[in-house]
Order: sequence, then C-alpha cells, then structure tokens
Amino acid sequence: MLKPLVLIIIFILLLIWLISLSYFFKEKLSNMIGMVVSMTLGMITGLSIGTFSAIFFPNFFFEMTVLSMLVGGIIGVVTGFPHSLIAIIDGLLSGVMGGMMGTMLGVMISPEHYNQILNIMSLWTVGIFFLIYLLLIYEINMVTNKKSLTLHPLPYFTLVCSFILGFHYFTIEFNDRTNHHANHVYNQEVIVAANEYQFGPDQVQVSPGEEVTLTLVNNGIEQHDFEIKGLDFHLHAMPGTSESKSIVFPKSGSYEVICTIQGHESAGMTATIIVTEL
Ligand SMILES: [Cu+2]
Repeated sequence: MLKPLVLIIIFILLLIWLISLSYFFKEKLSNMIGMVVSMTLGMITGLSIGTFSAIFFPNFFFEMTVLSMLVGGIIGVVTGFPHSLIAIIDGLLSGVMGGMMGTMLGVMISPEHYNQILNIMSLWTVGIFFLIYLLLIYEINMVTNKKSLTLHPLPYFTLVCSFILGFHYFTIEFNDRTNHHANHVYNQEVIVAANEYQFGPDQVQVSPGEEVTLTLVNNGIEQHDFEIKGLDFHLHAMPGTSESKSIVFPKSGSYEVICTIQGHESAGMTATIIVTEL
C-alpha cells in the first residue's frame, strides 16, 4: 500500500512543479508556450490517470472515465489559467479527451499485457513531463538571469527517474499478485500420489464453488483409492495407473480423505482437503 502512495505523491509533485513554473514565470512565457503546456499537461494527465484507473479498477469503468476526464480537464484549465483564454479552452478540451481515451485504452488491453502497457504509460507520462520541463526552463532562462535549483534540469530529472524505477518495481509486484490469484482460481488441478501407506501431499487447499480436478496417481505396489468422506467422490487406481475426476466443493470447510482398502486408513493413508477462499 505504501508504494502506490509514494508513486502518487511523486506524480503530483512532478505535475505541481510544472504548473508552478508556468504560474511564477507567466510574464516570461509566450502565449504559444502557455497553450502548448496546458494542452500537453491536460492530455497526458487525463490519459495516464484514465489508463491506470481502468486497469486497477476495472469494475468502475464509468466512474473512472468521468474521474479521469474531470482531472484531465481541471489540470488543463489550471495550467492554462495564467496565460490566456485560448490556453484554458485548449487545456480543458485536451484534458477531457485524454481522460476519455485513457480509460478506453485501459480496458482494451488484455491482462497479460498490463505490465507492458503500465510501464510504457509511466515512461511516456513522465518523459513528456520532463520535455515540458525542459521547454519551460529553456524559455525562462532565455529571458532571465536568475539561477536557481528549480531551473536546473537535474532535480526534476532525478524525480522523473525515481518515478520510473518505483513504478517498474510496483508493476512487478502487481503482476505477481494477479498471476498468483489467477492460478488458484482458474486452474484448480490437484494431483495426489499414493504409495504404501500415505498420500502426498496429504493436505490440499482448494476454493469453493470452482471446479477442481483431482487425480490419484498410484506409485505404489498395491491398489489404492481416494475417498472424500461425506461426499460422493471416489477414485481408484491400480499400481502404476491413475484416475481423475472433477468435483465442485459447494462451501468452505475441511474434508477428510481416506483410502478404503482394508487396513490402509489405519496405516496412515489419510489426507485433508481444505476448502477456503484463496
Ligand atoms: Cu491404500
């Protein structure tokens, strides 16, 4: 939870830095520059917020579209405000447009490409921020002799790099989490081996309401079976063979499994299936 928060703060900082520059040095900036900056910041902010929010909150597509259009438009207006009416209008339109396109891009991407698109978008967003920053300080330095750290590219560049790096590690974690989840929910295949006289593994976790395919592989020299107590589920395998069957566990709980061959249960051929929301 900490990492996304830090990234959001860096993003806001990068944006505020640019907007402040265009405010404080509005006398030094031409109308044209004001227009370009407000259009670009509105568009880029709307686009990136739209894409990210559509990927992270896919169930709120409508809300996220409105939100990113709103944020993009506001950023465009705020940035264009010190310059001219035309900068305000251009900023507003670009921001709204960017927000709309961003969420569409976000839902168009299939989950296996989330990682790529997130990294491309983060690089693109802060890369454009940096270009705008260079444009601004170039214009400002042309007409002023004031030298300060806010007008040197290095601090801003450092912040841009830390955002890209932080975002890269964040998407790795995000991807691990979604893949991990997907494996459990959509691909519940459980293979249990049997020999004299045990099951391996002897404890299995599955989630309720999903189809689970259970396979009993007999690696032993005697016949074995796999019966879930309380459910009508029975697998049987002769030595060197296997048997599979699918089952849906209706609710969470713990199920006992035994081998019903004479004497095997008491010799230790038991297992437990834990049905729980993974
Ligand atoms: Cu057995």
